[in-house]
Amino acid sequence: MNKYIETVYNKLVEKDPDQKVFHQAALEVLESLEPAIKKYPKYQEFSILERITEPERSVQFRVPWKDDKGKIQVNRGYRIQFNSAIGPYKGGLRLHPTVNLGVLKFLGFEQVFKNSLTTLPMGGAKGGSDFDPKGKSDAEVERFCESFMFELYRHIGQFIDIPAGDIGVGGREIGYFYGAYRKITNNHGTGVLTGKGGGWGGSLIRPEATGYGVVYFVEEMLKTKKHDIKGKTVCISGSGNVAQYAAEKCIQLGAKVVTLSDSNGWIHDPTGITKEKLAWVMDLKNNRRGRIEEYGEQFKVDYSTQGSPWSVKCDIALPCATQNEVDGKEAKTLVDNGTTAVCEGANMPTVPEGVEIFIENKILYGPGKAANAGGVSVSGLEMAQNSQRIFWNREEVDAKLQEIMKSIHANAYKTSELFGAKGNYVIGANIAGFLKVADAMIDQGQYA
Ligand code: NDP
Ligand code: 2IT
Repeated sequence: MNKYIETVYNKLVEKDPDQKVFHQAALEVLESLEPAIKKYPKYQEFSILERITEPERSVQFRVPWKDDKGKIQVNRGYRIQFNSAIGPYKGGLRLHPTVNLGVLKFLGFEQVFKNSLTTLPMGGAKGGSDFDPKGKSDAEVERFCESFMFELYRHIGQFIDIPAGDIGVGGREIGYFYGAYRKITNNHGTGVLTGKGGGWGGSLIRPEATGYGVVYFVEEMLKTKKHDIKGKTVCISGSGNVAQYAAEKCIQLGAKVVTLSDSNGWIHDPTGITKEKLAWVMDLKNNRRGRIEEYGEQFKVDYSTQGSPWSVKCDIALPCATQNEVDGKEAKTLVDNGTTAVCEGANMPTVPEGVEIFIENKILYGPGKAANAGGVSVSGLEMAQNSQRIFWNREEVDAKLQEIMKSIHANAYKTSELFGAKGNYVIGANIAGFLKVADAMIDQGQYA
């Protein structure tokens, strides 16, 4: 490894030894930047790597809320404002018991490069809480969200920081956050959050955007090999927002989706998940808030709590659940089974060993920060509509999303070629995302 990169990496491990997933995300990016660091000495001269791996601001706060029994519970809330060189901080809020500073630093760091790739002017951030929405009543979720906003409101704004959804945060939670924000500030600042409801400032296609975008990215990757998605068998993990709409787009384009999962287990439907079955899943997950196990019972297919969808033979794999959900062994199984494309709906779902296996075997591998950028891109389009006080129709937003995913693919591909690693989307996406942010930081002087 290049000495400068090694020194920066060792220092961040030394400073925060417990933040393992952040180290993982940082190392992946830093290693892939080596050709750019070598080519342009200015990045070392201006201490860009030291600066870009340190969040501009991290806020941590207490979130007390009353449960249905009247007992006060306490969770920890965070907002990591990682980098605002190219635009206001932008990124989701995650509600999950595993959330901590290290997890949000990894997500905020990834977001910086992802948002840079979108072509839109957005910096990177992430936030959330170790609150677990599972098993909570609507009223408890509402009280939690309101309490969370009592602190968060002072750190956000349409020109400052614009949160959105992530794991455990969908339309319901954004509604509660926005209602609380409006009440506290007496300000109908629609531009302050994205993923809003269609009747109060939300953009059409935002719920679909991440999942659709992943599939648009797969199509672009397949095109480079003169293939397309029609008739292909697809394994998907997760059954939340990203997984649902990735499955919907695959089905629309004539592919066969055969798996879905949640944190308890996974289903294998060898005949393919139809449009009707997917509608049933959406009702199960978004309204009844049930478990994917019920799909097995409903449609008489295998449900397992052992192993993962990655053991099923498929042409295309779309990990859409969470970080580190594809390990080295599973990556090898996918390769051995003849999988031609792996495209990440989730953030950092593949462990480093798995990424290496995909790249060594020359599989089409679309890393999350390029492949799942459709969600934040349509968030950016929601902000644009809010600023102009207008709404675009579905076709307009979908066309812009497709255009953005094509441009992200083209930029990552072209950059990989330029830096001597043609077709390696990790190098291409990381360097392309980096150059724009790093140059903006240099232009803006020592405090950026
Ligand atoms: P949801 O909360 O809607 O769904 C998450 C899904 O992943 C659920 O099926 C959940 O199962 C499963 N899951 C979560 N944690 C784990 C875990 N530790 N182990 C196994 N399964 C797990 O979230 P999203 O669909 O929005 O997010 C999925 C991924 O996509 C995340 O990595 C997120 O960061 C990323 N992403 C999301 C975007 C968005 O716009 N929403 C944009 C870009 C990336 P269960 O219900 O059992 O918890
Ligand atoms: O990881 C992500 O890109 C998101 N969760 C979406 C962020 C956003 O601001 O829409």
